[in-house]
Amino acid sequence: MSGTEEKFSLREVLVSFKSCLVDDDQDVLVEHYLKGWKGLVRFMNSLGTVFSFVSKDAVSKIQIMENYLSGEQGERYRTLQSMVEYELSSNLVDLNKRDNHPESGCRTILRLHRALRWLQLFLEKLRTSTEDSKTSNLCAEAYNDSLANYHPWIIRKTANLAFMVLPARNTFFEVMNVGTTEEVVDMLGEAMPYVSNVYDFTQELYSQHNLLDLP
Ligand code: 1PZ
Repeated sequence: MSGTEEKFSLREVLVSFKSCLVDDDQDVLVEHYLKGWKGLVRFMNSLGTVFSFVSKDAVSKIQIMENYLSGEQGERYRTLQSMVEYELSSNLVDLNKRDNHPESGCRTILRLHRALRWLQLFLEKLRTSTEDSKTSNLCAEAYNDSLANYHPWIIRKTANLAFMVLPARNTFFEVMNVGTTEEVVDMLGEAMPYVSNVYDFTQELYSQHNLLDLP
């Protein structure tokens, strides 16, 4: 029995998004953003191997960003603001089609950012759900209202199939390792605003720089 596995709780993961925001919520620390994502991936992995195609993609995007962070220009990737300024001013972003810079930090973060919207919708649905709600439906609704718009048919199909094997609401809440249903609902109410703040900041930053449709 490993102590760290035992202690894993979704609360800590969500609250870790709080530490992302700096400068009066006017910037996001990339290192902490990735830390939040790593926690989410860990949580997703604990739901079973069906989601490994999802976590593989998330992990590879986290890795791309970690390589930038530990690379020669690491300092430029310290916050989302500095990353956007650096990559745009150095022409390191493919704006219309993937070409010379297929894995820019800007497009990589955009993929995670869109997935964060799904997470927001899904957890909000879970928070306000009732005992007879089906996790698979909540998850599919959240997905179809957000991320699915950016995915080709084959991924949408695979994702919707994977949702069907999501554990029931009770089990899902147990896996979160937060406590009773009531405690889960309270925790979500308390922690989701942090995720929302990070989402809103990123959305605004990308919108200002016309980066919301990067290929
Ligand atoms: C709790 C249940 C987990 C359900 C996860 C729901 C999300 C389904 C998304 C399925 C897509 C995964 C396959 C990879 C797709 C990629 O093509 C896209 C675009 O990247 P590109 O091809 O342009 O490089 N990748 C994404 O959209 C990012 C997906 C990250 C998903 C992370 C989910 C995090 C879940 C946290 C769970 C608490």
